[in-house]
Amino acid sequence: MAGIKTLGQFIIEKQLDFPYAKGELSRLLRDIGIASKIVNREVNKAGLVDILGDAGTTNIQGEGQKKLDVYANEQFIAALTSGGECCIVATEEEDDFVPIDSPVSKNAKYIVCIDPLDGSSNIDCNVAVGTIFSIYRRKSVEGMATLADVLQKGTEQVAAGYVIYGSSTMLVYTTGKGVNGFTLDPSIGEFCLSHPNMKIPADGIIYSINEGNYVHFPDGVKKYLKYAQVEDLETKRPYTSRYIGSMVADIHRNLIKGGIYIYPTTAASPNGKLRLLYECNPMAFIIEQAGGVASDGLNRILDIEPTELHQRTSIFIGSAKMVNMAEALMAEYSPVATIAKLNTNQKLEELGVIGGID
Ligand code: AHM
Ligand code: MG
Repeated sequence: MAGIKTLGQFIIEKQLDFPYAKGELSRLLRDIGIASKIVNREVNKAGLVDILGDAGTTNIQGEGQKKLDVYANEQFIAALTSGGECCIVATEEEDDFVPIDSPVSKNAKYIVCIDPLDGSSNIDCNVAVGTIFSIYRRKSVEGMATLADVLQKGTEQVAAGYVIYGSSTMLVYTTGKGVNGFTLDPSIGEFCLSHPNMKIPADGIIYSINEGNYVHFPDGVKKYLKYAQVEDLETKRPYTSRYIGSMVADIHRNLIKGGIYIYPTTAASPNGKLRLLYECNPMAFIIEQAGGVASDGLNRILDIEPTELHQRTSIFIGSAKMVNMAEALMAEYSPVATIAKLNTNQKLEELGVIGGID
C-alpha cells in the first residue's frame, strides 16, 4: 500500500525528532484527535435531531439531548482529563478555566485553550464547523496551575491546531515546525496525512469578511474593501468575496487557495468579536507557520499580552501580501494613539499597490 500515514504514526515519528521528549505532548495531541472523532460522529448526525429529539428535549431512549457545542466541550474535557497530560483547560464554553484536579493531572505540564465547536450556529443548515485548540507549557512548577499559567502570549504556544467538520473532516496542526493536515478516512476511523507541509500562497484573490457590518468598520477596513473591489488586471482585482461565517472553514479555504480573513472591530464589538486565546492565537500560529501573517490590524496577534481569559481582538489573517496591504491601510486611516504610526506611504510604495485607493 503506497504509504498511508495515520495521525498517530506521524505524531510518534515527529516525537523521535526530539531525543529528550517524554511523549506527553504526543499523547495530548492523540487525545485531542480521539475526542474530535467522537465529536465528528455527532456532528454528522446533527440533521437527525428532528427525528431523534431536539437539543434540550428527551430522545426516544429517554436520554437528554445536548446541544452539540456543550457535547463537544464535555468530550474534549473528558479526553484531556483521562489523558493526564493537561492541568487546565480554558474553553469558550465555560466562564472560568477548568482545573483538572486529579492526582496525575494537577502536576501535568500542559495547558489547553480550546473552542470545542466554533461556528455552531451553522450546524442547523449543514455548514462546516470546527474545533480550534492551542497548547502551552505551564509556567508554574507544581501544584494547581493558575490563571497566570493560562494568560500567555501566542508566541509561547507549543502546538496549535483545528479540526474542520466539513465535506470531509480534517485535522490540521503545527508544533512550530510547519503545518500538516490529516483527512479522516471514515472507513478506517483514522486521520491520514493528506496535506503535508502546508503553505499558504503569498498572495490571493479571496477576501472573507461579514460585509453587512460595513457601516461600522474602521476606515482602514473600508479602504481595504474599496481597494479589493477596484478593477486592476495586474493585481487580479476585483477580488472574490467568500464568507462562510465559520472561521475555521473560511481560514482553511484561504490557507489552501490564498486569501485574507478579517473580523475587525465594529460598533457592536468594539474590541472585535473573536477570542484571543482559543480562536485567534491558534489560527495565527498555524497561518504564520504556513508562511502567512496574522495581525490585529496594526500589530502581530501572537505578540498581544493577554489580560483576560475571554479577551477579544480584531483579526486580519491570511496571505502575507494581502494582510500587509490591509495593515498599511489601517495604519494610514485607522491609527491608534498608542501604536507608533507606520510610514504608510513608504509601506504602500514598497508593496507597489497604491493605485485604486481613493
Ligand atoms: P462562535 O464562537 O460564537 O461560534 O463565533 C465565532 C464565529 C466564527 O466562526 C465566525 O467567523 C464568526 O463568528 C462569524 O460572525 P458573524 O456572524 O458576526 O459574521
Ligand atoms: Mg467560537
